[in-house]
Amino acid sequence: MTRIVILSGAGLSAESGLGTFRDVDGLWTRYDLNDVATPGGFARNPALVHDFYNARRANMRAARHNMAHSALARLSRAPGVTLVTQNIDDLLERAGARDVVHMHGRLDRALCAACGARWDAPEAMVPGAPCPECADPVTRPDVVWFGEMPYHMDRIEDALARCDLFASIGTSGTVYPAAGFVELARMAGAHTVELNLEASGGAFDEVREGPATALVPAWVD
Ligand code: BJW
Repeated sequence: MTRIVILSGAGLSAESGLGTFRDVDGLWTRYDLNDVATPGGFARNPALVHDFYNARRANMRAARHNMAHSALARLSRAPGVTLVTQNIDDLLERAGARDVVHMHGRLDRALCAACGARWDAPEAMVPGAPCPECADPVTRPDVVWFGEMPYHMDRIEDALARCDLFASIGTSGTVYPAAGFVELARMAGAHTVELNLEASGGAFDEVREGPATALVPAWVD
């Protein structure tokens, strides 16, 4: 059995119409990440942060999964495959993927900053809405902002330490700890491959350039 770890990023969902962050038309050209993707930004202006994620949640719900999501969903059913995504959308699940590891959280979930309770996010979150468990008013999208610890790191690092093949798909490799996964996979002796519209410059054994909807199905099948 070949043990495979796949890491996906915003480029996987780009052809479904969901914006990336750092491309020329990316989200960070229109928003300051310090305002919308940090705990401090949320403390200063929760309404702005909720508006940012409410709009992205609406876009996600209107979007359809693409051929790359479907190919990864097929692969996720094979033994020995760990499918990690930095994306907070649910397009891999809607394509039928199993057991997706959402290291940066999920747009369709809400989190209580006080007690840690999680629940399905409503269509539009508003500042001050009480937690259903403890009634605390600091409820937020269940996503990982800069300065916060990404989710499921033990499981991911364990899979990387034992993998034979690591594939990075549609991510710029600029955000840690995900940006360091290729090095962990190399230390485990894995073959490393990048599938991206444009090579990120990371230390991969093999790089294939092109749109995810063309590259990923060809690579999987
Ligand atoms: C296509 C395509 C098509 C386009 N087909 N491809 C070490 C050094 C320096 C700093 C740090 C460090 N370690 C930690 C830090 C701090 C910080 C960090 O990394 N800062 C950097 C900016 C330097 N990291 C953190 O704070 C993280 N926490 C942390 O490290 O905790 C401590 C810790 C220590 C040790 C172990 C573990 C933890 C938390 C980071 C949280 C990031 N959060 C965000 C927002 C999430 C919610 C949301 O979505 O709003 O996550 S920021 C944003 O960037 C989002 C993404 O998941 C993430 C990555 O972006 P991604 O997916 O790569 O998108 P882009 O836009 O950058 O790239 C798109 C790619 O697609 C491009 O390459 C295109 O070519 C390609 N593409 N169209 C194929 N059609």
